[in-house]
Amino acid sequence: FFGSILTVFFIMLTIVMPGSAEAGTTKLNYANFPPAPTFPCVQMERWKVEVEKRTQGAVKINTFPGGTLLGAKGMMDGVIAGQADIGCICMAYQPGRFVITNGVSLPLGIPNSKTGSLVLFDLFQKYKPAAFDKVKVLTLFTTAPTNIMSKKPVRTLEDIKGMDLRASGGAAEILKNWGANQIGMPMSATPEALQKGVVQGLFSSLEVMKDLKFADDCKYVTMTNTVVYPFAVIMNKSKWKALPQDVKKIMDDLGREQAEWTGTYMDGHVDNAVAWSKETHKVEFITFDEKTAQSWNAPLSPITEKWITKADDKGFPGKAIVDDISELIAR
Ligand code: 3IO
Repeated sequence: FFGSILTVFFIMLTIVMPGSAEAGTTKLNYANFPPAPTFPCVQMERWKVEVEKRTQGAVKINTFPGGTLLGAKGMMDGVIAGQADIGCICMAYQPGRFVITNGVSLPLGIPNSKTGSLVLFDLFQKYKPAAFDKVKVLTLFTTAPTNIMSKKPVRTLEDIKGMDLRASGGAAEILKNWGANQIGMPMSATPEALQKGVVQGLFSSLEVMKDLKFADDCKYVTMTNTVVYPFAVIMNKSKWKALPQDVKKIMDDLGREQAEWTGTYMDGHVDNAVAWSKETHKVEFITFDEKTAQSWNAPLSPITEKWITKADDKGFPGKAIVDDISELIAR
C-alpha cells in the first residue's frame, strides 16, 4: 500500500516538475587564452573539478581553452560584457590597466611560483584594486621566475644586445634594460612568432619549454630567475551576484587554496620541464657565476624607483605597494 502511494507520488512529481534534476544546476562558461596543456588551463580544470565536487553538482563548469571562447587581449572586457562567465587574464598584457597587481613583476626577488601566487593573492586582498571593480576575482596566481629561452646562446650582456626577444609587462622592462629588442605579444601568439622567426626567443617561465614544445626551437636557456607574470581569474559580476549564497562561499573559500595549488603545481612542473628539455632535447642550460650575475643585476636597479614614480603620477601609493610586496615575500 505504502509502496503504491510512493509510486503515485513520484509519478506526480515527474509530471509536475519536468527536468527537476536539472532545475538547480548553474552552468558557467570559463574561457582561457593559451592551449590546454599549459598551466593556466591545468589550474582551470582543477578549479572546475573542485567546484563541481564541493557544490555536489549544483554548479557545472564548461571550460574553453586555447582562445576558443575569448583570446588573451579581449578576455577582461569579454567577461565584463558577459561573452564568457569566467575568464583567465594575464595582467602583464595590460600593465597600464592593472598597475597595483603588476607590482609583483618588479625585480623584488620572488623565488618561486608558490610564493609569487600567495604574495599576489594577499596583495590583492589588501588593496582591492579599482581595476577589478567591474568583475568578481575568484583566484590569482603567478608564473615561476622568468628565464631566457633562445635559438642562439646568451652568455653575456653582449649576446643579448639587439636580440629580438618576446616578453610582456614587468618582464619586458627587464629585457629592455638588458639591451634586447623587446617584442610584446601574448604567450598564445609566441609559438608562431618563434617558428616564423619574428622572435629569436622569449623571456618567461620554463614549463613552456615542454608544454608549448619550445625546446624544439630554443636549444639554449639562460638562467636569470628574474620576475614573475601575474594572472587573475575573473567572473562576470551579475553572474556572480546571481549565484546562491552557499556557492559563493564555496568559491570564496577556494580562492587562496587555488592560488597555492597552482603555485605548487607550477614549481614542480618547471623542474619537470627542465629535466625533460635536457634529456630529450639536449637543451643547454647556461648559468652565471657570482660576478656575471652581478653584471646582469646592475642594469635592473632603476626599474623599481621608476615604477614608483610612474605609479605615484597615476595616483597609486607606489612606495607602499613595493614595501607591502617585499614584506609579503619575506612572510
Ligand atoms: C604563460 C602564459 C600562458 C601559458 C603559459 C605560460 N607560462 C608563462 C606564461 C606567462 C605569460 O603570460 C607570458 O606571456 O610569458
